[in-house]
Amino acid sequence: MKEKIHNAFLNTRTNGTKAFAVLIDPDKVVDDAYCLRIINMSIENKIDFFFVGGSLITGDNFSQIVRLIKQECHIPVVLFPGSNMYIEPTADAILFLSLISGRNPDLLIGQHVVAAPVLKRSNLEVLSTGYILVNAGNQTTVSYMSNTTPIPYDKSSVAACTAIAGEMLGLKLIYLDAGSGAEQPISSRMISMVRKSVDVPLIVGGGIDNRHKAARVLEAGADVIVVGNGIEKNPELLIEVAELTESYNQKLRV
Ligand code: 1GP
Repeated sequence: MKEKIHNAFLNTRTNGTKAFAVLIDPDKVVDDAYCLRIINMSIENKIDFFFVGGSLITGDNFSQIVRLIKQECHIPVVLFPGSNMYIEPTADAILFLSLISGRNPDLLIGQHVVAAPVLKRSNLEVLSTGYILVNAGNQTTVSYMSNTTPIPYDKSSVAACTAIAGEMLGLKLIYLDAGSGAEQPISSRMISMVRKSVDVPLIVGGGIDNRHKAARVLEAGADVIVVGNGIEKNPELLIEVAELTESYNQKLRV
């Protein structure tokens, strides 16, 4: 069983370090030049992971983007699929998402059954992930597309109990997501309560569009921070979040 990428996630939790994942949504990639710019910035700033995916992909460049990243660098590429249609075998790993905040059986187990034999034949490392959507103000594409009700913004204990159940079910990662382009990131209180409730690595994303919000999310307890939309609007944010993450990790080294 391949464990390399899982171990990279686990190290954050074990060592108390922070990791930074840049999300590339294929629909937002205007051309290869833009993608190469983000890849080069990611190499220079030593980001930890690329997440590639989106809850609704209308273009046909998904595989091409994964291959371009793999061709240019050694940063792990983790698929973040909106559905079982988005499996690209040249990536390193896939977040095998179970939408545990929702009650849509197709996203709890249905799509997984369809994807399982394909994944079994691939070399992708499969990372079972408890995916928890939180309502952070606006309805995001993911909450609409998933046909589920996200956890209310102020119901931290519901999020914590959901995460505990996910961990008890054997899921290896918990991903707390406000959804791409959310009005605000998930509250510090919710992040901190979920982090204290489980031992598996905690990924947090959605609505982190400036350095200040990134700092708040990391401070609250995210082990892995995901930024997509904010970088699409302002690519320099990639440098700022990478510096922030590195400054946390440096403090641990002294
Ligand atoms: C969305 O967590 C990711 O699923 C990232 O969100 O695009 O808002 O950064 P943003």
